[in-house]
Amino acid sequence: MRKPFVAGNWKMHGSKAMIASLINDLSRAWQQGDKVDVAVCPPFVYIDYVQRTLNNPAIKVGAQNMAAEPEYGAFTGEVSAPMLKEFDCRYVILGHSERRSLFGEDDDLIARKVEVALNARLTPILCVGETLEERDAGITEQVIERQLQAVIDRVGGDAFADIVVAYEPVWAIGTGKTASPEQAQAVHAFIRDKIRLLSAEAADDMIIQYGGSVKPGNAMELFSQPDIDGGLIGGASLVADDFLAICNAA
Ligand code: G2H
Repeated sequence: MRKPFVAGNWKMHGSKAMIASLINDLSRAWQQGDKVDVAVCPPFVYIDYVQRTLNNPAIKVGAQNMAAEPEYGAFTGEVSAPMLKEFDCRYVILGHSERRSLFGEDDDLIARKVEVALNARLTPILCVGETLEERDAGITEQVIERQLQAVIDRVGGDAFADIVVAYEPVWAIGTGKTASPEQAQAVHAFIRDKIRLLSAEAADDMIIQYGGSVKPGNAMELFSQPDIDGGLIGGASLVADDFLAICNAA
């Protein structure tokens, strides 16, 4: 059985005061660590502060992005995998649609980042998903396939046992629209089947999160689908009670 995994993607939100309150509340209240894996992904500058404020070993920390360069060097503004490891990050979100659409990250760059993360023993949370135009054009599966294939070409199918995939339909991100549980399940099954062609073991083990306007009110129904193994949570992860309710629903 796969252990569900819920991660909070704080995006570019937070302040020391807000984080102290949120992390204290989560540290105190989260008690289901044996049933559900939980992580928070703050902006880089707050990672150390979150680690020092956390008082619950069942809550892990991740980053929201990472350099494609493996070590260090003249890459102004970048943060490397070893730096994230030094600050005890377990996860790194890669290829979020905001990185793809707003910052020009393409499939090849994202695949290189996945490889660097795996080599550094960070677990990538690889985001994939189609836009509304792509869904309406009936090419959802082609888009997901292309996004996955770039990573498969670089690291192989077996590596997906160590990769978390987050299916995030772009039209459901921060919009209040959520994919129906059936719509999401269909894409999750497609992703798992694609990996199964390469490695049955990786397909069975891989965690596939759903992301896009997950809220306490819709989490349970989404997470009850057979191929949905938790969620990547944006807005609702900034409110302790909401995030805890979502984690408890997984
Ligand atoms: C999708 C999600 C988190 P939200 O981007 O990755 O954000 O839950 O706010 O739609």
